[in-house]
Amino acid sequence: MENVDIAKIFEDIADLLEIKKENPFRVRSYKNAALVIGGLPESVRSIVERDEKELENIKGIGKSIHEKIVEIIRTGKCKFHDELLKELPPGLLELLEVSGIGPKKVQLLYEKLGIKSVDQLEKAAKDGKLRDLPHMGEKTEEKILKAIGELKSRKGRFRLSLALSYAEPLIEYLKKIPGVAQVEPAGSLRRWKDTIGDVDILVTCKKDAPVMDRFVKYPDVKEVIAKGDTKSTVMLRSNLQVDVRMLDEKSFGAALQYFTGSKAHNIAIRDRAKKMGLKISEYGVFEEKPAPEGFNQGTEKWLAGRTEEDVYKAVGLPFIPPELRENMGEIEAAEKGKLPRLIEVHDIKGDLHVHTSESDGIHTLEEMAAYAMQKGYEYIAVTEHSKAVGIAHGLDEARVFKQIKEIDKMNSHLKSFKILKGTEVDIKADGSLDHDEEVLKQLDVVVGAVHSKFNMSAEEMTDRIEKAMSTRLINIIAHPTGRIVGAREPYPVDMKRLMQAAKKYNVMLELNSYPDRLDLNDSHCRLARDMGVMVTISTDSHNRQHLDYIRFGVHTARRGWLEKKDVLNTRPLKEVMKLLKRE
Ligand code: DGT
Ligand code: CA
Ligand code: CA
Repeated sequence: MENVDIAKIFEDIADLLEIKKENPFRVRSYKNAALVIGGLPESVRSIVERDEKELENIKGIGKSIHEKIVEIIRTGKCKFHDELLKELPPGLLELLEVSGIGPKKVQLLYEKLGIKSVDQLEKAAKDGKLRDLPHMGEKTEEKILKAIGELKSRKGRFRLSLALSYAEPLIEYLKKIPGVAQVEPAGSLRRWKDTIGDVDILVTCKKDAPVMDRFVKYPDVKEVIAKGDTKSTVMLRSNLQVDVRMLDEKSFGAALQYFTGSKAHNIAIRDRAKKMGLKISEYGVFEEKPAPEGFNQGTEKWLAGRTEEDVYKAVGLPFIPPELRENMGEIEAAEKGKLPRLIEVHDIKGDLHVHTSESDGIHTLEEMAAYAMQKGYEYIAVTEHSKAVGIAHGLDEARVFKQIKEIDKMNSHLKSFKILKGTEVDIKADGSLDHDEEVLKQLDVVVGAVHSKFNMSAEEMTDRIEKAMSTRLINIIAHPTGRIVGAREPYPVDMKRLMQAAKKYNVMLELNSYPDRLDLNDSHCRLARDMGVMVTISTDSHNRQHLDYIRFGVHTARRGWLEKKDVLNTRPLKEVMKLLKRE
């Protein structure tokens, strides 16, 4: 049981309780617990194995949840969860995966129409049966059908962070097998794509190392799909599929290059090799010698394959970072010596989108700042929600002023670190902002965000955000398309026009690193780079460990060709303050 699995159980419990119309505080406590556990840096299992009393040190987890964690780790199950599942049809949870359907709607659909599965919901929507329910109409039916279509098309792919949370412990496990030398992830995981179909892992080892035997016995394996001497495939309990391949040292670089992909990149590289009279495969780069007279088959000479650098060199190219390997111009750029010098995680000097326990976060301002300092940051910006975002306990003006005072006081004790005063101000449907100008002018950084009325046309939505920018009170637009990976499609917005407006009003766009968002996405980053719009990479942290999500943002930015200079928060505080000036 990894943290993600435990968090999922608590999320389910919260949803089930909400469907049952239970006390909202109780619902909230399970939601919080899921959030806390999902963000812990250490596995709860190892904490409990060491000393279960240590769970008491984890903030945001009460006694009854504490007991359930121990139960889950000891027995692999949670009785309370099982009872709730027995009480309600299991398909109800699946209904929640349909974008726009929350626990309250599920409750309504179940009570009034007896709907308890996605298929039943689809049928009811097609038959026009939903329009008679309160707050629903023909439009809702259309929306639900669209959302069901989206759900069906994305089934089977895993969010990057989720796939990684299963792959990382497995990689550690493989590394510990006697005789194993190298273990490297390949495929979409190594390219840091936002969703992962299956995990590909490559291993080199001594002869006779028991890699395949041990791999299929990994405790999290649900089913062995294929087991061979050099390749095996398993299904983990989470339904994530994993391929492990064993390779010779001599061809490790070639295999890593081949299995990292993408397929489109590989095909382009292979064509290039062919034109040079070379053959490239997962075993190496070979020179093809024509058949000598009297023979009908030519010979091959092995040229390279030990490292990826060798492979690229053999086809006349410098090393191309995995994130760029999508055949989107990287081969041409490499050829001309014009590959970008991609941003790296350690270039980040601070985080400009952070919540605290003052709104819907878990940790206090002090705790967030302390963790940021520990990461070696120079600054963070505290950006609580504004009052329109009621569910997030958004701040009204009075509470903003109170927080400003608190931050000033804290800053007066800090030497080489600064807390920037900020807000994540809601951009209302008409493009106006949810805080008064006087308040916004007191702040170091204003992040604007859309949290409601996603169903506008692209033109209306772009107008809405542009209008907010035109106040010149905003520095940054947070999660500019509102997508939730695997759950909610982006709202329609004209990204090119948005970027033109951003330039005009001197506004930056955020790449939100929260793993469910990754918004801006890779191609938006590329567009920002081409259009000269500055990007910020922030985490939208709701607890202190979320600050570590920054790596998802940075690697997404790398997929979008961003360099250090393209990103505001790679700069030292002084420069950042200058670039955040508004007039
Ligand atoms: P995924 O798993 O859908 O997230 O995406 P990938 O990129 O991990 O794809 P996967 O697992 O099917 O294959 C891993 C890599 O193996 C892929 O990125 C490139 C390489 N590969 C797979 N099939 C082919 C192929 O038919 N031709 C070439 N050139 N390469 C392939
Ligand atoms: Ca894969
Ligand atoms: Ca694969």
